[in-house]
Amino acid sequence: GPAQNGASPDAAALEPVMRRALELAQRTPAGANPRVGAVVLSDDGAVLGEGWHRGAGTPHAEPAALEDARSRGHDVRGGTIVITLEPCSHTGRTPPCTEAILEAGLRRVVFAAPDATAEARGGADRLAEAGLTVQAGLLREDSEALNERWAQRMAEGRPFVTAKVATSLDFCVADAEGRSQWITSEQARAHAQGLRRRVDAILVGTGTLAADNPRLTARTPRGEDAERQPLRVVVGLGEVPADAAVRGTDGRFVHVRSREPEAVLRELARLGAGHVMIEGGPRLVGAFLEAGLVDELWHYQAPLLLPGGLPAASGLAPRALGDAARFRVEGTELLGPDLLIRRMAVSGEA
Ligand code: AOF
Ligand code: ZN
Repeated sequence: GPAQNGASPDAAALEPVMRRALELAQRTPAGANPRVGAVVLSDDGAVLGEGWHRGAGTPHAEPAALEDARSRGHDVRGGTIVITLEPCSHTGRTPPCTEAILEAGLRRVVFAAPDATAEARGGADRLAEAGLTVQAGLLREDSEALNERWAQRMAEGRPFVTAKVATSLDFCVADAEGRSQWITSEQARAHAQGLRRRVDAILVGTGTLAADNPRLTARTPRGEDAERQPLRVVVGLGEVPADAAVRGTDGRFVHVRSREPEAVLRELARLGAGHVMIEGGPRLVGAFLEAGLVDELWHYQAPLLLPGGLPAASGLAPRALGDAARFRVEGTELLGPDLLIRRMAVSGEA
């Protein structure tokens, strides 16, 4: 209980610390993972370290804050960690935060919102069983407001969906004859390659498969990255030829014979994918947009016009302006002559 913690900071003193953790959490880029911030305090309430989650595949807020404290030469043993989300207890892309907290010798954990995901939940119980003082719920609503869309997606059990398109100024991915090599520059294409390493699955339709025969592997200048290859997914009722490059030899290929985006996502969630990326073609991108199931759009835009070309998304039903699907810009980057614009879907967002 608190009595064992001597001069440890009391609840009233912790509220501003949690507010600081919430501020740090806002630095997490919007994406597949929740926004999370953490502050490490000494047993007498001095701030030793701060951290936040920098996005899927990178360390969680807790190890980031502990590392910050260590890099400043602080001894965190006997201290408190104040976090906006319950520490995870699972091994995902990174090791469990519960173990990092135990190894660091902290004595108290204060968090705002519980982790509601099936895999990661249970961190609070694990830490309490190990003898730490655990306090839940401080500024819970503020933390939940930061992660509304994420929580909703988790409750539905569906993966985060990124659509990646490389287009002309007029949103075309090929000219009238279907030529698409190359619209965007080498810099932009190399950048897009890097995206593949961050996701669990890459999707293409059978039309794109027939047109491009893509490999869908994550490659670096040194070749294929054996460590983390996404699942390669072909979606649609068409056939996948026996010699299609996408089949590969590593067993990380699936053909989802389904038309409905919802059904495709259910199947991919069942296969363990938390973040999927659609790479085309226009019909598949259009179907996901129409269903309101694109969370994020990575748009590589080249400074050229392709009148009469093939639009990046097709098959969408006409919509009145008042009903338009809306996105907001999350970030931009110049890649040689091209512009990368990362946009997030606005509907249902906090
Ligand atoms: C934490 N601290 O800072 C975050 C947590 O596989 P990963 O590494 O991308 O883990 C993602 C899951 O971990 C995510 O769905 C959520 O349950 C939890 N996020 N947990 O303790 C953090 N970002
Ligand atoms: Zn964690």
